[in-house]
Amino acid sequence: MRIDIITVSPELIKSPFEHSMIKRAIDKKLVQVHFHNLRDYGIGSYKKLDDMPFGGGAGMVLMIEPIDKCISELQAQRKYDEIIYMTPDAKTLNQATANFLSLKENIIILAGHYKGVDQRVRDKFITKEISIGDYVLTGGELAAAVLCDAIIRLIPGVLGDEQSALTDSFQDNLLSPPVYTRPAEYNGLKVPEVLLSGNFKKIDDWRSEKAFERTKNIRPDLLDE
Ligand code: 6GU
Repeated sequence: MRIDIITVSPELIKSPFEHSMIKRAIDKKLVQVHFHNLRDYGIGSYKKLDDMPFGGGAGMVLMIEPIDKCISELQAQRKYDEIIYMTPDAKTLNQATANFLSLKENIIILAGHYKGVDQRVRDKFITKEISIGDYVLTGGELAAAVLCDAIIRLIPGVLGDEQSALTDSFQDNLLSPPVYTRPAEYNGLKVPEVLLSGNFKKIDDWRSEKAFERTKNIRPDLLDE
């Protein structure tokens, strides 16, 4: 898989790709991630990227031309399955979307900034718009990093234990059950007996029950889906 990220702030987004599982996935060539500084496509000697909104209003709007130049350059080199725009005014990211995107070959992610991008960018280039939750960030970079992390960990071979992505919270629309490790008792705090029983049928049943209980208490909306 190849991910091209277009941003006005590459330095802000690079660090999450330089550590832990995501770095290992890149080192193992399971995914390629390329950053493109929108400033390189800016207009004139000032490399202008944004301008005031037509009709007035606060904030600056990213212009279509630099984005067109950047996306067109990428599209001339390969075909893209999705061109994604990170923006709070979109459907919220969920596990189903992460699963769907993890199966793609080439994707572009445009991290929004300022007051947003000229609507014509969204109309002409964007195939999917994604928000990461109902709150506003200063820019789309952190949201793009979140999306990439959610996608990359699903690529086969990225997680050491292939099972672990399958038993994630949300993979079956349930939150994860509680987990415990040694010691079996700490200052009087005990691990549930069943987990020490060695009876795997009972353990499975207990985990399903706890997952359901947790979901019902914390995220009942997931059970309606
Ligand atoms: Cl994708 N961008 C921004 N700027 N804020 C957000 C977001 C995205 N998702 C939630 N809040």
